[in-house]
Amino acid sequence: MSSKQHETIYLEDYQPPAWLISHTELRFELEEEHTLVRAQLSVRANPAVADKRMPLELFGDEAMELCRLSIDGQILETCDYQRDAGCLRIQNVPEHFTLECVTRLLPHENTALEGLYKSDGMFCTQCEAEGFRRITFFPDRPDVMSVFRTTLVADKARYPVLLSNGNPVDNGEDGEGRHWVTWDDPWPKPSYLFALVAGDLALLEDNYTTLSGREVALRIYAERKDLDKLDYAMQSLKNAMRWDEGVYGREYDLDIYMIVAVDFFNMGAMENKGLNIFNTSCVLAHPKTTTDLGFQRVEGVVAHEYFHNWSGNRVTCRDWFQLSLKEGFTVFRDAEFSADMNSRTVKRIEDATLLRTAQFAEDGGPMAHPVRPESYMEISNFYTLTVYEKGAEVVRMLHTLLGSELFRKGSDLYFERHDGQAVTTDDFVAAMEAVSGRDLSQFKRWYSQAGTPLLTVSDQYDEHTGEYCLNVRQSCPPSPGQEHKQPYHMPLAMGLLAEDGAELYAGCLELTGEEQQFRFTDIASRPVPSLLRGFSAPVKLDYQYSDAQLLMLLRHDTDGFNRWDAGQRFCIRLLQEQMRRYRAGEPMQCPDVLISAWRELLTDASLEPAMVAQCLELPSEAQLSELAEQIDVTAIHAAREFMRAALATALEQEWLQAYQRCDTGAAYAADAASMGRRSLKNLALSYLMLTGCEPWLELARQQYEQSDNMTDQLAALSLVAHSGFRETGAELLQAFYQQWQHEALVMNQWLSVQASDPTPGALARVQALSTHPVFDARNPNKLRALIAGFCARNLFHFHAEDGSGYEWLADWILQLDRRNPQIAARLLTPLTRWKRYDTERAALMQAQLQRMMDTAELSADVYEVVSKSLM
Ligand code: 0A1
Ligand code: ZN
Repeated sequence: MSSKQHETIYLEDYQPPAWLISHTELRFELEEEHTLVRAQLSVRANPAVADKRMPLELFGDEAMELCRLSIDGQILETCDYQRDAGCLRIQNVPEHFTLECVTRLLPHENTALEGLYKSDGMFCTQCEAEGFRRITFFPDRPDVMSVFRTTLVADKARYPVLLSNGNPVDNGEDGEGRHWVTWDDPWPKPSYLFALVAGDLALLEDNYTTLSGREVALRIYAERKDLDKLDYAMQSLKNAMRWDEGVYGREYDLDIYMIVAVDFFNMGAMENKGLNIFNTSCVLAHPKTTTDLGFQRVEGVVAHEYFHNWSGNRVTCRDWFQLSLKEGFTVFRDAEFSADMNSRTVKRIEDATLLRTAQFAEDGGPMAHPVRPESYMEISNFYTLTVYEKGAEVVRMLHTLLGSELFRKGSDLYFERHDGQAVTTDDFVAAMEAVSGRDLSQFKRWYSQAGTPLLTVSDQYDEHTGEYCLNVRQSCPPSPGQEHKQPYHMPLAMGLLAEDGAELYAGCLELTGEEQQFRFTDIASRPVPSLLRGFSAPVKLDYQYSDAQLLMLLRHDTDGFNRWDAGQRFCIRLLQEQMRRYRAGEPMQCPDVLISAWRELLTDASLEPAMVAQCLELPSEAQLSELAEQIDVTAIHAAREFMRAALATALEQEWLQAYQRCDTGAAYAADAASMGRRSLKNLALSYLMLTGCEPWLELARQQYEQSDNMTDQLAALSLVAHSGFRETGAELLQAFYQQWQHEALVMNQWLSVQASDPTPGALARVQALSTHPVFDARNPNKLRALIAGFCARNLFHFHAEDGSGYEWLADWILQLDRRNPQIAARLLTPLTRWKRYDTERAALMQAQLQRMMDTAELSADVYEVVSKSLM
């Protein structure tokens, strides 16, 4: 049994802070063996809290060394305060005072990558959510906002660049090789937005003139060797700044905007005020080393962090239960930005797919929680798809229900009312209510109820009266701690199509009741409903479409998203039928209707290639798993592979023509149209390779050798490496390694390709790779590439019947938990789903969870996930 008791924090226990910090002055003496931090806090009693005798409570990591503590210059002895489990309490303090605190840190030993740590020789910080308490003792909670002034002192030769939030206001040298810079951030901020960087960094500089004519210096820092990979991030940043001015009327508010790329980072990026810190994978981009997906990620994450300057920094969260206030809104904003920069329909398809595969699975698992959680043991475990992606869908529904004009008025009011404050999701909804005059109290259930709602739709048509009636029933399954759910308020965007495809109606219904009927009159013939257009609500939809209706929608729906969705529903149905056949020992079949529908899509040169590629991609094994009552890994894999092979052979000529049509020979460009062509081209190549014919191997090899960009090179590599042509695969993997071994991000791709290789011997291959020199278990990107890559994208082997995949993962988690608990807890996700599998697999997974539970000294991060999974 894990010996430590981990405390649970509840939303209902929230109390406003008794003490406020108006100013925070920090001085960092950065040295090789340690860092000394001197913090001076101007503390005053919170006038809004009546009890002035409350003790001052400061959070500080248990392992942090406290060197000195004083109040108004008076040194405190250990008997003057209580220090226990991460908290320091001082009783009987005056109403105003200056607290000084000196701590000693060991950044080079910080492997958790929270607080102050070293990434490849440079100092950097990560303070969200609770990293600041690893730097100094502080009321480290988002509703305590303070003006920061920070001085960094370091060796000038090793750390010529010294950065923190705001503007540089002073600097100097001591004549003995050390220099210092003082930064001043005029905007009060919570401690989680504090940042510093010290290193030997190269810089790409540009500038931006805001709508009101202010000049802003834009600076992106990275290691010198990566200087040629910063242009795309810079362009994305400028696009995002312009977009936020145009769409939300929001301008940037400091003279300098900085981004720093670091190689060791637990997440994607961090929106620290004026000094964003980015995982290199989310900022570096170059056609030769970055895939199209990588380019899109850079564009999206740069925009996301920039948008946080208003939705997160100027208006922040009252407490961490409100995380989706900033994250849901900001993801919605970045999704709309990406939709405007690229194809709106494709972006929607990608986001809906992520929700349906991974978020729905989270909603149905042991860690299910509402968009605004009610309790947590470790807040890092709640940076989830529910808080981010479902939270964004909730904001999107508000946008749909109010319309874009009112939504904009609501966001203006929200920013105006709460600028400089730390607020709640209720405050956000209240602003939307105020501008629209609508009562959104039922809508707020989206924030408080967990689980994925199900819409069950049926219809009747009366040919005599021309009346068509739609019955919609909504329900939501129980989730941990929530047995019964109340009905939601949601928009149901829909259309009615005649059998020949003509659109008879398009509009948006509003659901509020458990069961509702909607009547349509003057409908000349039985219509086909196109439901949940654009994925207008994050729900599951059950309507008994006939095959013919789905194929009609695939051809004619005016809503691009639902065209794609109809095709997917049809494929899912066929795949589920093949799974049944596989289990029954009957031969599997690929019906002619599917082949002809795909042929039609494949040969219609008027369609957007990106859309065609989306339509011709079968639902993933992960998505089929999420849809299954009980997940049958083997049947899913067999059915999907059978179908892919059948479609490959039946449409071989068409795949080739599509390949040739999309292979324009033009030089690489990172625009949406070119990316769309490459996605269809590489999808066509993947089907050609499935035929197992030598000429297509040659085509892939040619593409590998001749392409001028990573998208095409990597696609060819992974197709050959995953094919039956093992020798050529090994040869290309080796060549790729030789070519790119000095590019860390490319090596992550190289690891990923091998981790997802579905051919026999997969586990042995990843085990061997974990001792390869390019792998580094301290680097989260490497862990994600190899370990998470194997568990999430090689399902057949991860779920091997003998449980070897589970044991391997559990070994890693136990090892990593001592080093980096956040990453260890994240890697656990696949094991938490054990109840969805057959009894044998479920028992094997459960046994690994139990083994972890029986380990002494689990971190709060891993303990929370393991214990909840075993409940
Ligand atoms: N706020 C960041 C994400 C982030 C969260 C936690 C981190 O460390 C534990 C790091 C980054 C964002 O939404 O981009
Ligand atoms: Zn964010």
